[in-house]
Amino acid sequence: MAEAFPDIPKIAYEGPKSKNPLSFKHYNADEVVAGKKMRDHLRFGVAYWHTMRNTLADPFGGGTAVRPWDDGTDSIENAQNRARFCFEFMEKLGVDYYCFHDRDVAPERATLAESNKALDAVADVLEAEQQRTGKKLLWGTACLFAHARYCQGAATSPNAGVFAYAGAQVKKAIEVTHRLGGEGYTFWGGREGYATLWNTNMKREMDHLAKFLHMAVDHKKAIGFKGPFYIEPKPREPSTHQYDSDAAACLNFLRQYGLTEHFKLNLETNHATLAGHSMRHEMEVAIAAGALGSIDANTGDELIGWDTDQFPTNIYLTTQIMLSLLESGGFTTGGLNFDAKVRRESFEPVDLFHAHIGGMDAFARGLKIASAIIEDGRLAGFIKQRYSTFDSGIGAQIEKGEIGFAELEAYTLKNGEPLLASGRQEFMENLINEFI
Ligand code: XUL
Ligand code: CO
Repeated sequence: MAEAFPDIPKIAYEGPKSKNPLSFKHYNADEVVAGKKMRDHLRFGVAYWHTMRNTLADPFGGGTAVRPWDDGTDSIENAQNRARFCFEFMEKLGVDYYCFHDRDVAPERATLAESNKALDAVADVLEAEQQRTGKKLLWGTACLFAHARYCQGAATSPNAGVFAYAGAQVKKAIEVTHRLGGEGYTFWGGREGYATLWNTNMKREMDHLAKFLHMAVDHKKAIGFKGPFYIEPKPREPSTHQYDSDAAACLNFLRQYGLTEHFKLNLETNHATLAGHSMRHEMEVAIAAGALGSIDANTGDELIGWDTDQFPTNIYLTTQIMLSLLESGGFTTGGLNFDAKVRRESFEPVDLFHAHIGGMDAFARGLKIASAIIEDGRLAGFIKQRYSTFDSGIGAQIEKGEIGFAELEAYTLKNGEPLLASGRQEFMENLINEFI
């Protein structure tokens, strides 16, 4: 089989002085930072749907992507070849993981049985390629939003037959993920929400979604799949409102329906932006609940109100993400999946390399900067000092739950107005810039 990227060599680390666009300036996979190899901190993943399947269409025009290895048909043979080319891409790039939807890797057919057969045929190749290269599946998922049957939702469709079809599809997708040794499985509910409340019974739809997720948990146990399930929050697009709109809403949903122990969150930067949050906010919400699972690494454009899924290049952003991640102890099963696509004008195959190299270097720098901030200790020291009135005396009693309002009243009558310290926001911002 001819190569998909014959003119592109294996991407090597050449250091910050290199002028070679097809080299890493900062990502040096086996270099140890903060006690671990960079590749083990960052656990980069290629998103099959964008890198192998996105034609770069947008709402105003058709696809522009030139992908000479793809014959444009939905044949099994083409799907199998594409899978091989995906591994060639990962090998040349030095990315260790990939993620897919069932319908990215294999075509959907007229019946569930035929679609499952197609998926198995491509999974054969994925499995062989994993064995050949040592590359791994970070997570799998099912596409429950593209087919017309899901136009009113999948698990939240008003039609029980659609719910059943979605369940059958997820059953198979979990099984294939399990077969391929996937480290996790993601639920992103693109249409699990509503377009208008005029036709929607929200309570019933949310109950159905919870039932669906419980069935998934039961099936995972039945087949012995050990990886975590992730929910990926997003507030809207394509629906007007998604029930898993942000990290806090997801956690509340999981708690309400007794699902917390089975799910962690897969946080995506562009989704945080659409929810009106920073990525760091979403991460801190998840980390506080012990529920940070994985990350869809991308970025949005704050001037465009939709999910542009751009490759992350902003060092300030990657520093924030890596700081939260390092402080939380890092990934276990999760990783940094580049749920990102090249721009419509970047239609050549080599652009896929530039995009991933840029994202990997941006995260490598974020990792090094975050590690230096932690080693320096001033940031953590300031935050510790800021809460130090809770380390002893009345504060410690409050934290331990030893006292109530009567004791607070007695304390305040005796001690009067508390002495406040400045929050020093600008000082802290300047401190961070020392490292960037
Ligand atoms: C959509 C999105 C999805 C999920 C997987 O915005 O992020 O690609 O990551 O279904
Ligand atoms: Co995503």
